[in-house]
Amino acid sequence: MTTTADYRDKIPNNVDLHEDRRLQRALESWQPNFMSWWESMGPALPTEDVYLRTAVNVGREGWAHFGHVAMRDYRWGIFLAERDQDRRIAFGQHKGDPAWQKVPGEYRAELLRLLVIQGDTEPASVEQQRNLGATAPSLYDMRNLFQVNVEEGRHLWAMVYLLQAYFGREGREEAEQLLHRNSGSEESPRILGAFNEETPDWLSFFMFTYFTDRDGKYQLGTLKESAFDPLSRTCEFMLKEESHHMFVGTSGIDRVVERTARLMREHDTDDIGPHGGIPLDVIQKYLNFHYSVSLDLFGSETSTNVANYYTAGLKGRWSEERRGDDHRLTDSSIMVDAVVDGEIGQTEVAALLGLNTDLRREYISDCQNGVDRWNKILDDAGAGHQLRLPDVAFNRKVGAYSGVAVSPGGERLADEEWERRQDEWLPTDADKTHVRSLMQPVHERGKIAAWIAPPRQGINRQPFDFDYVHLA
Ligand code: BYC
Repeated sequence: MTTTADYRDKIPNNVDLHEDRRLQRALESWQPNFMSWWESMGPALPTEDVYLRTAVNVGREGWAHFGHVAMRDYRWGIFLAERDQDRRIAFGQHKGDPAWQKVPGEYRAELLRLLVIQGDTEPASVEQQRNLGATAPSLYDMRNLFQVNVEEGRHLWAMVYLLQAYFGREGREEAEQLLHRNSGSEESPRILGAFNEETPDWLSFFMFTYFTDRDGKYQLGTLKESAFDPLSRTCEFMLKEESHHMFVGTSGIDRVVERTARLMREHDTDDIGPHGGIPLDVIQKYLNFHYSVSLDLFGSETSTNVANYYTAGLKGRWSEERRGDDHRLTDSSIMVDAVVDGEIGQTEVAALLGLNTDLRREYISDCQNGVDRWNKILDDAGAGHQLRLPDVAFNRKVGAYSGVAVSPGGERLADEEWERRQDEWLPTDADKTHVRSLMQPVHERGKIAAWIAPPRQGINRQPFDFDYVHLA
């Protein structure tokens, strides 16, 4: 395998695609469908070109090239991290065996399902973010949005490659379906709940890239452990791209919070809406929403699906190899969230059944890091208020707490109290209208909207006032 991308091929790749004519033809016949999906469902704002990074090799150093490119000419391609010839399966009943280079017949259906769920999220997020370019607070932010979009498009390519290379006709049909389902569609919606929600404004976008892309990080981290080596190597490279997406979320919320704190100080009030800012309580409500919806993406607290995936070696744990146990988990147990005697509590289950909970906990502690940094910004500005993650049981639609009314503080509520008070905790129409009213586009070089602070530095050491995007 080569590590450098082959850009002579119609489809850039480091998997020697030209050696497999059948696969090459299958992917080349999917390519125009992808392009027409991108044209109709991808970024709506017409642009001439955008300062984008493109993957040129998968090695540790210098994998990315930066330059202005017309988005439709972006080199979407297929890149897998380098192969470790001696890689062995790290967990489950096949622990210690050589990693698989082909799909074992007995796990075909499960692997296909995992790839389809993963693949479905990638184009979904592009669809959700389709209209955001028109209201970008700066060209810098607009460029970051488009970078995220083209890379999610590439992640779709990554999954489609695996489907077409390893799953025959079924894989090709699923690849078509990935372009057929659409976010929010009545007839054929995206598979997971959060990917059918709207991303109508930039606060939602930053929350999405902080909380929902972070689910992606954790799910990809477990698939990176997979015994199916091509999936593992695919996810390893996707994770490199993913870190920029989370940077966009973290630093985006940093900058909103910074601006909010400043307006609160300047005007000596929490009510900064009339001064063109996003009030802290509205930021908290958006956080509550995006966090709780993202918690749902980890599935139920106890799941036989996840137990089977683990035992089979298809999906591991976060940092599997750093865990100090037997990596089989047949004799251990875990406490998982549950409703116990009508109250929010925990119950003990077999460790294998509780693996969604294990992953969700890793995710939650990572999410807390962002909240800590935003609180430091608030403290440094003397804002006198803090943000916090709501309780894990708050506003859940999947798992043990779905349909159970719980306050952000973790208090069990009567349904009637939830109905009466949910506007205190989740964005109301008035909150959304206010946020949307602030989303006036700033498309002039070096300028920024008044509801967000400028970034500390530009992209790839370029200044903030660089011509990141040329509009058409
Ligand atoms: N919405 O046994 P359970 C990303 C279904 S994000 C609707 O608890 P399991 C990205 C479930 O499918 C990462 N349905 O579930 C981020 C199951 O259906 P069946 C995406 C849901 O299987 C930003 C049933 O309920 N990747 O990459 O243990 C931008 C019972 O559930 C939901 C993955 O998720 C939901 N939220 O766990 C771009 C990795 N949750 O079998 C990209 C692959 C569950 O009864 N997926 N259901 O028909 C998986 O590992 C697992 O399927 C899940 C669910 C973790 C999603």
